[in-house]
Amino acid sequence: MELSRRSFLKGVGAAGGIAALDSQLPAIAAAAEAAKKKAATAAKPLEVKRVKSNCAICPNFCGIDVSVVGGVIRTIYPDAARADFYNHGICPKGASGMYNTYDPYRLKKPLKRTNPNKGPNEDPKWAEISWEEAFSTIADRLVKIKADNPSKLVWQHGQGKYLIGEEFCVAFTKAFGTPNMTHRTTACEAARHVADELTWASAGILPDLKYSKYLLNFGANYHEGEQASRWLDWQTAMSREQGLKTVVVEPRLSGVAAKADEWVPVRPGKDVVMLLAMAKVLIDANTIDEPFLVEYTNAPQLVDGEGIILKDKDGKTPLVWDTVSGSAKPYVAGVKPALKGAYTVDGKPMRTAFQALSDGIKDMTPQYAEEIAGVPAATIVRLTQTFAKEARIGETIELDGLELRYRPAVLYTFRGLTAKEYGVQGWRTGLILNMLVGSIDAVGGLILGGAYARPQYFDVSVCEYPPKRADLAQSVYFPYANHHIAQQPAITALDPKAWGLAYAPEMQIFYGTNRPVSIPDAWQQFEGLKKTFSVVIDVIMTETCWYADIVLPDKTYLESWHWAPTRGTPDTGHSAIRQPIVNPYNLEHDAFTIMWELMKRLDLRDKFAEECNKAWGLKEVTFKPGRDYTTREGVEVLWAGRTKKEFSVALEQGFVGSKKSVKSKYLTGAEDKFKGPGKPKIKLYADQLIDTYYKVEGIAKKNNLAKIDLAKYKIAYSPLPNKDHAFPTPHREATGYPLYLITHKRMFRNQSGFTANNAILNQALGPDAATNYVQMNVVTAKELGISDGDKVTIETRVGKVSGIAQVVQGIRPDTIAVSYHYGTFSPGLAPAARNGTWINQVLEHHPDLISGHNSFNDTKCKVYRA
Ligand SMILES: Nc1nc2c(c(=O)[nH]1)N[C@H]1C(S)=C(S)[C@@H](COP(=O)(O)OP(=O)(O)OC[C@H]3O[C@@H](n4cnc5c(=O)[nH]c(N)nc54)[C@H](O)[C@@H]3O)O[C@H]1N2
Ligand SMILES: Nc1nc2c(c(=O)[nH]1)N[C@H]1C(S)=C(S)[C@@H](COP(=O)(O)OP(=O)(O)OC[C@H]3O[C@@H](n4cnc5c(=O)[nH]c(N)nc54)[C@H](O)[C@@H]3O)O[C@H]1N2
Ligand code: SF4
Ligand SMILES: [Mo]
Repeated sequence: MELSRRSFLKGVGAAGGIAALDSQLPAIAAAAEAAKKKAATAAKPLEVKRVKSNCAICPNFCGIDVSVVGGVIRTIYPDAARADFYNHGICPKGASGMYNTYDPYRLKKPLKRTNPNKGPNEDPKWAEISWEEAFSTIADRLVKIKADNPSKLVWQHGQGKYLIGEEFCVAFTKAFGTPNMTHRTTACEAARHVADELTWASAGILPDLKYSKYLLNFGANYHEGEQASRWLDWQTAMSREQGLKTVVVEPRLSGVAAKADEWVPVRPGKDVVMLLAMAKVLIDANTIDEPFLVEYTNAPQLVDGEGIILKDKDGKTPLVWDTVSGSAKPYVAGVKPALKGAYTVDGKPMRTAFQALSDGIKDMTPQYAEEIAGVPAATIVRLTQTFAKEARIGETIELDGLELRYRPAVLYTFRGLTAKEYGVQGWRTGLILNMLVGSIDAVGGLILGGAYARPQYFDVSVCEYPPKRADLAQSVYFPYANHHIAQQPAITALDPKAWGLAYAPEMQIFYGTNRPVSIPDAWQQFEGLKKTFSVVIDVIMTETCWYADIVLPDKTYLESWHWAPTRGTPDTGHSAIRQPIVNPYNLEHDAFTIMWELMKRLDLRDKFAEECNKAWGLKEVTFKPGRDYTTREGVEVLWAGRTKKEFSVALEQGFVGSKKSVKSKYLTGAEDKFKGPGKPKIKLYADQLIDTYYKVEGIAKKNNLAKIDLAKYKIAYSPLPNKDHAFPTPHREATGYPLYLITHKRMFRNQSGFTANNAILNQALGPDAATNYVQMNVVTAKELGISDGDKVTIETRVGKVSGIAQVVQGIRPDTIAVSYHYGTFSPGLAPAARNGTWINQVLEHHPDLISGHNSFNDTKCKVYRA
């Protein structure tokens, strides 16, 4: 830019005055002359290049095409080649991702805490240290812990899982010998996974939107959040032209609701009752897919008065009522199971699991659901009838010469039904609705990823006691926490004995997670964090860093080699890498080299290589003992092992993709694993929960476990969802707190750290993106005497927090919504990152007792002018 004398005077006048200016002019003129000469001699054209990589800011993992001019990232585009496999565009976070890498607030040197006191207002008094000092300090501690009890090391990661790859974290902890590796999933979507696992023995679902005609979306916000959003959002727009209608059921008008055909504002946490009423409407009208329920699910299995499934003499094989012989039999060839009805077997009354469902919901009328869930009965009936009609029960369609079940109506969720105390039951109810119309693995329905891949989820849980893991996963406390329990290590660390843990966690390594900030009742998390020596590997000074003893700077996704996880669609899959494009701060290490170096210093390098091979499932191309690997070499091994392609393909294209055949898409899941006689069955009735409950009861009584409230476990472990699951603890107990408090994602930010420091997202997009608000309905605001822009206080049973009111029509009058991502406190972040309200400090913490999932949308509150 050319500086005119006038604008120059304007700029300097206030600060230095004319006198100062006079003295600066000759120097500036000389500098300008020198720069001109340099430019003239170095007039080489700038190098312009494009690099294919993969965004890592959120778990959408979009393909990106990065333009680099003169060694500087100028623009990040969506990778056009990736549109056939996943993303047709990128979001504002991805497009401005280089500002996270160029962020002046980045961590650049290892830091050591010199003030032992930890707290939000305690200055850690950081001292910059060399990498050598950082490695030797950490390794010395690790050596001692390993000799004493390796379990005392707790490794935690979040987004880190998706950077270098979780398998390396698994290998690191395995080689070290600690069972304590904890991912963030119970802060994220664990309840959804566990509901899937209990029901069809694997996890991961997507609606077959290419063919769907009707989507009932219970809180998957795939315009602003979600993990498959860049495909779902695009596919919805495309399919709409072929008649897809979408209905979004959630308490506030989210981005995805705003784009839908209909928004149904349900009362927070009450979805289960609405869904049960829908099930009743379907059953009463007999608009159900009977053959599907009989052949694919355990709906016909006989259940006794205690709720236990009747078994054959072997004590294992479930029995059904055979309508051919009029007797109880295993479902084998020739048997025609009854779906409905009550029967007497050996003098004992039995009914089918389907009958148990139908009897259990006889009071769940649309009128009752209207009262509880706040959705008009007529709307519930209309949505259900449309769902049934659009499901086209009984129809088939021919694709690629194959005749397939055609059920183009699907019910879907992400965190809307699941980020709750009864999250597992929430999505189990959704799955049951899909089963009733037979949309599971049908064309246009709900596509399962890897049906029956893990049969162990159909079994009674191990219910380990005493627990081995600090997060208590799969212990008697959280029997089906198959995805670790993010919030628990901090809570356990406060009083390990109270949980029966035989040791106290001594050291934690956090990789790519701002754990305590992201969890309800956040200050309890910070208290727990004070109990251990903590090392944090991050790119900015998050709050977790603020409480750390040693902070290690990592490279960002635009600076590192990663074998990148990817998202596919129901029709496609692909494998990808990330490659370093710039390194503006000349960083020396990344998480991979940090791990490698520590393993070496612990004399565990070869063991680590061996564990890497196991964790990644490498057979032909493997990590070899007796040598070191650079991060690039590590990625080369994985690329070769997984894709069998030359590395030049990775460098040039960034990915390789594949398309699924119609056969593999529709005929290898439910159709292959569950259909017909002699096969395991999709669990409409989750009988393993009953057996697990009795096991929990036995262990709790025998060991006098004070932390187990059996009455609560009894409610949580019901084999069928019921109305109790619409009454999480705060709904029952927090009388005097009239409003429901929910939280959600926003387009402009990801999680709690990284993007909060992005100058473009913070400032260039204006006030709407620069902070978050306390959203409330106009009617509520009027009643409370609150106007738009007023400073308000939100008070819950946990504490108080303030924020700015945003008065809108797009939210239920009984609900307050505050987005996540804002208002954190670390003085090491950009000032703009601290704008807004950090809501997690006032959320109540009531984990789902099946999966360990955190409750994010169950708290009740009061709001008043501050
Ligand atoms: N109220 C409320 N709370 C929520 C949610 C909500 O909707 N509402 N959402 C929940 C969900 S779904 C989740 S998944 C959790 C997320 O919980 P968090 O633990 O906060 O988020 P993560 O994604 O795990 O952590 C991201 C961290 O990785 C760092 N990072 C980014 N890039 C790199 C890198 O290249 N290297 C390293 N070493 N670090 C990097 C970031 O700076 C940041 O500190 O929060 C949950 N909390
Ligand atoms: N921009 C952005 N995108 C992200 C992320 C991010 O931080 N920022 N994080 C990523 C991660 S890790 C995840 S897990 C996904 C999460 O993706 P989503 O699950 O799509 O996002 P959330 O906002 O957590 O929750 C979805 C919706 O649930 C609604 N909701 C709240 N309570 C209820 C209720 O009781 N019933 C119903 N039906 N709905 C309710 C909220 O209004 C919200 O719109 O997003 C991913 N994508
Ligand atoms: S959706 Fe997520 S992965 Fe895709 S560009 Fe945006 S931040 Fe990156
Ligand atoms: Mo998440």
